[in-house]
Amino acid sequence: MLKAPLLAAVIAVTALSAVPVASQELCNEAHMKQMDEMIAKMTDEAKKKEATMHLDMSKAEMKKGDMAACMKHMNEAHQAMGL
Ligand SMILES: [Cu+2]
Repeated sequence: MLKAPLLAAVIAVTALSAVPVASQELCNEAHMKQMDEMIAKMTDEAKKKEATMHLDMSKAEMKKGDMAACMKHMNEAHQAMGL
């Protein structure tokens, strides 16, 4: 009787914490480096410029500690990259 609600609570906590964790996984130096490498390989100059601009803004927000804004610009960079 006790196990089901406990499991449900654990799942709920995991689901709630999944969003910020996922954001931080992308807003870090390792992923920024990966992004730089991926953008460097882009052949469409216009899209490359756009992706670089968004990535620069994403990096600036990361330095400020604003992970929500960092992810917003990161997603825009991903879109420019066709991801
Ligand atoms: Cu990225």
